[in-house]
Amino acid sequence: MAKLSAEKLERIKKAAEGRFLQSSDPDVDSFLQRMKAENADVFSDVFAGEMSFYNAPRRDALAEIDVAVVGVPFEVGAPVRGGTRLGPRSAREWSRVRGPIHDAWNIVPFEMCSVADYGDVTFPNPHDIDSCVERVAKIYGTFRENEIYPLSFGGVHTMTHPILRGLADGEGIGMVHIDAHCDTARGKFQGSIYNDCSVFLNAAVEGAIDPERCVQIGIRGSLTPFWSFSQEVGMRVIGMDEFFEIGVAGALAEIDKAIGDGPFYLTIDTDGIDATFLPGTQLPEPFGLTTREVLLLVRGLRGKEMIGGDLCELCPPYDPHGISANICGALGFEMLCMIAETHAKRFGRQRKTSWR
Ligand SMILES: [Mn+2]
Repeated sequence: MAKLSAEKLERIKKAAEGRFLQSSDPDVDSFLQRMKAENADVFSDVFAGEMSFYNAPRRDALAEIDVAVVGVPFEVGAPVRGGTRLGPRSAREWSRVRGPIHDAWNIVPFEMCSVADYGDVTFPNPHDIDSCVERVAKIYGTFRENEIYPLSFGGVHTMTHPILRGLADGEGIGMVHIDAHCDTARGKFQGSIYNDCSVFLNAAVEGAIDPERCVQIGIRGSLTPFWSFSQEVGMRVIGMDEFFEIGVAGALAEIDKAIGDGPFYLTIDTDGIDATFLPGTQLPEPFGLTTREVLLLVRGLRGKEMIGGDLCELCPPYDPHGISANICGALGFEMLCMIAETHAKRFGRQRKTSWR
């Protein structure tokens, strides 16, 4: 074997010089240096300090926020396994090792607008479901009034209905919905119309979403016969059998047909993902989407007007390894990038995220 020439070794040593993390992209690199200057070096010690979603600064002053990352420990109305109220805390922890730079797109949401960890919605009367629903709707209504786009971590899916009510502008938002279940059951369940089987029927009846601009993907399992409302009002339901035939590209084409370039909300129920990949969910369903398929579906939405999104039904007690929360953190970062891009496009790049 030939000896390394001194010249070659010198070249290798030269390439190894520099900071721990540096980017050949000048914009990304200036961000990395700004983070360090603002003492927000996310790579330094993930176990120390206050936890926040994606290491974003904690803020609750609405005027300072463009994109709010919010924990919604909403558990009332969960019919099967308990523990979803622990979801936001777990997702927050795992989100800290996600971002701040998108690996495929080389973009930084924190450079596009002011991203903040808004904290958690609190529920002073957690056994009074009507008051919980009201509370969520009120907070997200103030987000809409302040032109804030939210990314939320639940919590049972029941929470998405008041989120949509709060964000609705009277025109009916479009929706991409990844789930094993359509969540459009009629009537009351276990004593209330507010439950995680009726989420999108409730939102549609109130005019918060436009059913003809809604696509539901990943639907399967023994509850499937209960979702006829979806088809009757014009939602595009893509069950797992159809998805297996048409694939990611086919599903994205259907989404394009339904939502076009108009505003839409992305809601991901963790049970949309196959229980093999994501066991920590309230009602696990086998034979579902792979994590890679969900990633490609989500990434395929880039360029469309995503005005908010959520990840629901994360149930950490059933996943002591944190695999499920890790997936939520990763998918949430994809959503954060797209929500920040939409905000910057709609309102202009007025400010960056500041850790000062
Ligand atoms: Mn659901």
